[in-house]
This record gives sequence, C-alpha cells and structure tokens, in this order.
Amino acid sequence: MRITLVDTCALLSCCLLCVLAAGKVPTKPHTNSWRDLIFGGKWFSPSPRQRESKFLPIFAFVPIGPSSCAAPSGEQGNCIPSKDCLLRNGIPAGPCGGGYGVCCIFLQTCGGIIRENSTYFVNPNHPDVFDGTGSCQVTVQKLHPDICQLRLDLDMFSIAPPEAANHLCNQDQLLISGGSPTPTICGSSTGDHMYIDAGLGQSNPIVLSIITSGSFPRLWRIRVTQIHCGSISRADQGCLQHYTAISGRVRSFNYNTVGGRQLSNQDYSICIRNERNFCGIQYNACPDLENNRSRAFTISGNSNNPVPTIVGGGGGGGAAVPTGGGCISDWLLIGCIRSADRIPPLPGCEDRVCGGTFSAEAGMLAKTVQSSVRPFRLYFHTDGVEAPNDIDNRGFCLDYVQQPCTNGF
Ligand SMILES: *[C@@H]1O[C@H](CO)[C@@H](O)[C@H](O)[C@H]1NC(C)=O
Ligand SMILES: *[C@@H]1O[C@H](CO)[C@@H](O)[C@H](O)[C@H]1NC(C)=O
Ligand SMILES: [Ca+2]
Repeated sequence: MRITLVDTCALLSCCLLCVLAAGKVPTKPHTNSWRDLIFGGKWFSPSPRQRESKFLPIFAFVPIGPSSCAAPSGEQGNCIPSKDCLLRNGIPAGPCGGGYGVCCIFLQTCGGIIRENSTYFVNPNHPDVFDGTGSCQVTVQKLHPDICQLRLDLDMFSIAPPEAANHLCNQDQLLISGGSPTPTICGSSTGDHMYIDAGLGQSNPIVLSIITSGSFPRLWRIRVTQIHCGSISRADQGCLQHYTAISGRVRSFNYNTVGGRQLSNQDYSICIRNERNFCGIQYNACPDLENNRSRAFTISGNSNNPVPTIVGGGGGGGAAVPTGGGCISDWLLIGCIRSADRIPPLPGCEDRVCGGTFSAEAGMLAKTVQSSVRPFRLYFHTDGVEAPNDIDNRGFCLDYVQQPCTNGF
C-alpha cells in the first residue's frame, strides 16, 4: 500500500507533499526500515546542526558521485542528489556524502518495471510480511543492449516450503522467464544467488514472478544487478551459481539442517572460479550443529536413519556399482572425485555422489573429497519423486577450499 503512495508521489513529482505529510506523522518506534525514513520524518527534519552545515561551505568539496552507500535497512543504494533520486523514482533512504546527497535505493514490487541497476524486488508490505495469494511479477529491462547477465541476490527469501512427500514447490514458487532456464525454487534461501543469461542485444525482458497460494508469512527482497557482457564479474556460461573465492560454501536451495527439504526437479551447475596458482579443490560437508548425525549431505534415502555414501551412475553394474544401485534419481556430480585421505590415491575416481554421507567412496564415514578437474563445477540434479523411499532429505552444504598447484595437483 505505502509503496504505491511513494511511487505515486515520485511520479507526480509531488515529493513536497510527501515531505509535508511526513512532517505530520508522529515519530514511530525505530524499526530500521526505509518506510520509517520516509514516513517517520527521520531525515526530512534534519537536526539544526545538519541544517546549518548544508549552507556553510559553498566552495567545499561535494562528495557526490556514483558512489554506493548503504541504507539503514540494509539495501545498497547510490549516493546522488535528492532531486535526481526522486526524478528516477528512487527512494531517498537517508543522507550520505556528508549530507549533500541521499542514499537513493530502488524498490519494485508486483507489477513494477525495473529500469535501474541494483533494484530490489520486494514483497508487497515490505519490510513487513505478505500473506496474499496470486502472482507478483516484475519485468527487468536491460539498461543497455550490452547487458548479458543478471545476478539475483536473495537478500531475504522466505516463501512457502515444498510439500513434505515429494518436495515439490506446489504452494509457492519463484519463476524466472525470458532468460536462461532456472530451477523453480521455494522455501527459504536467504543468502543464495542466481545468475541469469539475458541474451545479446535488446532481447525480450526477463520477468521474475513469485506465485503464491494459501496462507504463509512471506518475505522477500531480491537484488537485481545488471552485468555488462565484458564485465569481470560475469559468470561463465551455464553457471546458475558462481563463486570467486579460494574458499567458500556452496549449498542447495532451501537448505536447512532442521526443517529444510531438498527441492525436487533441480538441474543446474555451480561454478567456482579457478583462482590463479590453484590447481585442485577439496570439499567437506558443512558442520551440522543441530543434528546428532550430520544432515549436511542428505540427497537420497531416509535421512532420519544413517544412510551411507552412494556413488556412481548405477544401472550398468561393475565393481563399485551394484546393478540397480548408484545415483539414479538425485545426485551431485563433481568431476573425478577421490577421498583425500588415501595415500597413494585410489586409482579410480567417481563422479556422481548421493545417499546420506559425503565421501567419494561407499561407506558410512564422511570424508574430505578432492578433484582436479577444471573448471571447478558441481552439477546438481533431482527428479520429481521422493516418497516413499527418500524421506526428509535436506540437500547439501559443502565447504570448499582450492588447492595450490604445488600440493600434488
Ligand atoms: C550495476 O552495479 C554493479 C555494482 O553494484 C556494477 O558492478 C555493475 O557494473 C553495474 N552495471 C551496470 C550496467 O552499470
Ligand atoms: C541426540 O542424541 C541424544 C541421545 O541419544 C538424544 O537424546 C537427542 O534427542 C538427540 N538429538 C537430536 C537432535 O536428534
Ligand atoms: Ca528425488
């Protein structure tokens, strides 16, 4: 509701009215949201000291440029003059640049069109929860024909979880159309990200939709960054997720060791940029502080019981893979993995891994796994079925560390 008011105000350039209205609103308890900044009159009524400083140093350096700033509620914005912010339909979220600019943030919700870099797609009522049903969509227009990718940062993402039997996103889902294929996700994935290939030139716009049904206290704030074709922050082709550090953490969507459910119908790649002078990579299941037996890697089987590591594609028989065994329906694939503790290393290696224990060899013991296949990539696949054999699987969370070339890689 209030978003609409702000948008309308900005559209009609009647910001003066907003300011006047803001002045009349009694100061509410501080909840650290941009709404308070606008409607609570927090920064529209500057302290006498701030007011003075605005008129004092006429020839002083004015630090306004395309510099980024952080709004008190956590969004990243641009420090620009207040009138530019309102002209561009932005929301002034507090002073910056020593009081000469505003930290201008861009928000869009249902029905909105994204025309600015780093715009946030938020739920209606944001930062409060939204318990409505229907389809809430925003359209992303390229800022420039030379935009090849979008990065979506799920700053806040909590919509209804998948159903319990087959882990399908039947109630709520995030759908992305117009770009490269993306898996349908639901549940909670705060902190996760996605890259979407936007095609070359002025191609069709990309539409982000959150479809909701039934009651749930939904909350989302998705930052949409536009990436130039020549940018160093561009992800490699086909990488839904892309990481660029020597060490880090990768995990499946809706991962949570307590109530998270591995999502069905996933099929995507996670890429880790091979940093200079690093030739291999090691993975370990993340610590699980909530369960007696780690559920940080529970991809198939009934994870309420101990489930061993299962390796291989199955079907074909062979020494390591009993006929009919192996990872046929749900799996994580990492090129030629071996357990790191074997000296000398085992001659063979595995690609697919599933089950309920993270290792590169069948068994009940979680192990450090290593690979030197480049580029460093993980492929995650799940089918559309869990019940009756696969129960309460959480998905995966792995910590990775790249290995220097001198380290036997
Ligand atoms: C959008 O913003 C990000 C940083 O927030 C920047 O790296 C990127 O180059 C910008 N994209 C465009 C098209 O200006
Ligand atoms: C862990 O094990 C203890 C003792 O066997 C049990 O009492 C407790 O409920 C278990 N906790 C969880 C989270 O499974
Ligand atoms: Ca499955």
